[in-house]
Amino acid sequence: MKTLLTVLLSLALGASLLQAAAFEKDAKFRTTKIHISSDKPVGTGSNIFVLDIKKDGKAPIGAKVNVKAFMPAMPGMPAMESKTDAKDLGNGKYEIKLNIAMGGTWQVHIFITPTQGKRSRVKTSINF
Ligand SMILES: [Cu+2]
Repeated sequence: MKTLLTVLLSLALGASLLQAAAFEKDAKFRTTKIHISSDKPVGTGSNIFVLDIKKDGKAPIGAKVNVKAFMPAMPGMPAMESKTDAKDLGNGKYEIKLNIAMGGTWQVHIFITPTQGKRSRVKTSINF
């Protein structure tokens, strides 16, 4: 009985660990809120993030989302930039695959183009 309980507990723990995001950040501009998450810690190379977008508390159905990450020029290093179009997962969730060339602070601009109305931009940063 005790063994079974241990097995069930470790299964539950394993499942909750799998669900926990390794990276999470919230970004906001006016009435647009974005929850950014990734299953894996942010690292050099290709990173996959899920953006959970709400505008005025609602998912922006049908909106196009694209993302620009950049690092300004630094002494001995040119400016770096990475752009990507998000994949619409439905219900306000979007997936992006972002290439990050090096560690440091990256400025991230998220552009949301709704089916009607003005495009909005939400600024945040990713640091690793
Ligand atoms: Cu740099």
